[in-house]
Amino acid sequence: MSRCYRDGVRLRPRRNNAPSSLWPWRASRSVAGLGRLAAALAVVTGVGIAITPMMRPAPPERSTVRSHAPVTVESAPSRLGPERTAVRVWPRTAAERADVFAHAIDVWSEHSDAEALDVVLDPAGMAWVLDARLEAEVLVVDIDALAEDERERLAMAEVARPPAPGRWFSEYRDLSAIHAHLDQLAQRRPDLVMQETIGHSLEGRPLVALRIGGTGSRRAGMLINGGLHAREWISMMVTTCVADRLISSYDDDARIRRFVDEVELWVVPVSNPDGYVHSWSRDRYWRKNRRDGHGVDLNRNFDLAWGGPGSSDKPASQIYRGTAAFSEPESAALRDLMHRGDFDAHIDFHSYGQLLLHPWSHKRKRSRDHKRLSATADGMAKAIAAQHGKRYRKMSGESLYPASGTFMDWAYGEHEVSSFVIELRPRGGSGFVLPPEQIVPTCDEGLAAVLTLGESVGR
Ligand code: 0X9
Ligand code: ZN
Repeated sequence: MSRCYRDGVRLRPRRNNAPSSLWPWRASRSVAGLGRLAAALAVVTGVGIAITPMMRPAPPERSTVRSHAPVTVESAPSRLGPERTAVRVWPRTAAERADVFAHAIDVWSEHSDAEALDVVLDPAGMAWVLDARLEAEVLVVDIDALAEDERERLAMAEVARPPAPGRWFSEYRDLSAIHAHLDQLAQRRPDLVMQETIGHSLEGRPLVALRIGGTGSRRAGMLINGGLHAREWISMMVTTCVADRLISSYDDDARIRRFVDEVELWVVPVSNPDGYVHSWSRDRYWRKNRRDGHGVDLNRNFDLAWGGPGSSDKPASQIYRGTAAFSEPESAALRDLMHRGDFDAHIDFHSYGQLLLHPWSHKRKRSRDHKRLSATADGMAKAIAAQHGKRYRKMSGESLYPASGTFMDWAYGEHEVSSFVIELRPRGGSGFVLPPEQIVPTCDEGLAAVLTLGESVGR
């Protein structure tokens, strides 16, 4: 559905109320795109116009669109338009920010106060954004069409069949493929890797971990995990890929050999397997685990400031914290793993935003180790940028937005582990549906961060 509309169109309300135009927004990409933009907005707001991709051409440039409700350019049933649109909006005040939340049907990502908010809006919400003259950028015109395109691609034979060696990271893999790959890695190098089931999910799926190295002169213990949030597929791929790289390059790469010898690294690529399966089979944008159908946000279920700001007691909320800290078997398994080991460092991989977050998440106050953690994050950002030139911004979790009961805060607060959240690619773009060509470069960035952190901690 979305192919004829354009993602990434930036809208800014005119500040000077120029009287010469009826159109109050400017698209920063191109003036020529205005007609298409008007059409896209008319479609998403459900007012009057819809375009069936491939069948109808883009509307004429002379389309007249007014500041409030866009007027009909050509008549067509509005039900052809997208139902859910991802938009980055820049609220100007706290009240506007609250209004954006009130109109959003999902929040994809929050940014620090002065900055943007990525939300999913239905046509009525889009109409409201237009009406309120908020600065906004359409990230994904039709998130369901995007997910459908991805689903079709994944259903193709090349993906469904076991991939050729060396092509495993050319595409996203489902839970059973990831488990099979972890199994293979453990079998290939039993001298370096041990596989362990650290617990089971609510629906009984194993939580699979690899313990890599640290058998030489163990200097440090480290844990990396992905997939606490089901829809953040790149985090499962990157953690699996980091494990793969460490094992595959052990014999040929002196830096990796040293790392593997000295750092005992635990890798849990899929921390929320039920949610991941649900995201593949039912709802691409599912975030939580599957508790009672509504789910619990596992990254609000840890016992550090559990129940505090940036978490919700409403089961339907995307940040529902559960009935008690560690009420969920998935977070409890990660807790038990952390209790068992002697960990110095931790990265909880998420997406998206290209961010490096350090404690605290739940409060504004600087952590006792602020200077050191911030400097370590700088080191990781530099190592990441050296890969493909991508900038990851460093900040404390709270300065992004408050979140209580997070894995990062708990690992740091309870175990004094140098703990970070890395929000992987993209910075905005298509959000959770990252093109598969970006898996390998994003893995390069994840590996660079893991090596840098592991080398900076311990004895
Ligand atoms: O909200 C979260 O759990 C994490 N972001 S995500 O978009 N992947 O859901 C970030 C948690 C880090 N802490 C704060 N932002 N305070
Ligand atoms: Zn996340």
